Amino acid sequence: MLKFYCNPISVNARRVWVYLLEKGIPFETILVNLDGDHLDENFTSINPLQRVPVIIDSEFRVVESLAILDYLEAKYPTPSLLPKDPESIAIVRMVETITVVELQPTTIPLTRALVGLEVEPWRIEAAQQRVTAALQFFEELIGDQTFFVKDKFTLADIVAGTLIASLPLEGYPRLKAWSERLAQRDSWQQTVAHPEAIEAALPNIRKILERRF
Ligand SMILES: N[C@@H](CCC(=O)N[C@@H](CS)C(=O)NCC(=O)O)C(=O)O
Repeated sequence: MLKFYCNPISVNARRVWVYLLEKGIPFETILVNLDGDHLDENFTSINPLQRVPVIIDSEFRVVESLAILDYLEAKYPTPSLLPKDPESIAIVRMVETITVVELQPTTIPLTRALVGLEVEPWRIEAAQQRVTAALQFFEELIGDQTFFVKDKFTLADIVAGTLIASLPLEGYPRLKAWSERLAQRDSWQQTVAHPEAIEAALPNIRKILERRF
């Protein structure tokens, strides 16, 4: 059975977790504690980059959440979560890329401040401006549609939706409604990080963020 190395408070792992549930792919969960276990020899041999998620499917190992989603989508094409027409592909890839390359790293200074780490005010201001630009773009892209690609639930909703769930969405009514729609899905409800789990993980989150800027 497919092995899924994850941690329940990891946004990057959650996008794979949601995907596996949405597709009904059987998997075995292997919990990786982010308290230093992920830096040990055993997990480093599985992922030299020392991060979750990782999957191992019949000896084939994939790291990086987006690569994992592409691998699984190619292997389990139905029901399809990646449309085939050029415009829809562009939208899915645009949303995925903006989420992981622009929005996600930009939220790091904001999360650092939230967990009580020191951050220079200019970094917070710059981060807020970039988060605003990305969210505004998404707000316009989704418009009056149910999902990013019209009424079709795709990888774009999974990738952006699992990150945006933790951001304040006042001022973005369409994104807020979309995020609330996603939160109703079984896959979202089964994978939501409970406040107690987040609270308990705060020391580990701080340690991880201390290594980032
Ligand atoms: N680009 C990677 C990012 C993975 C990642 O940063 N995972 C975090 C958890 S959300 C992690 O394992 N961090 C451990 C660390 O930085 O020490 C992906 O998309 O899979």
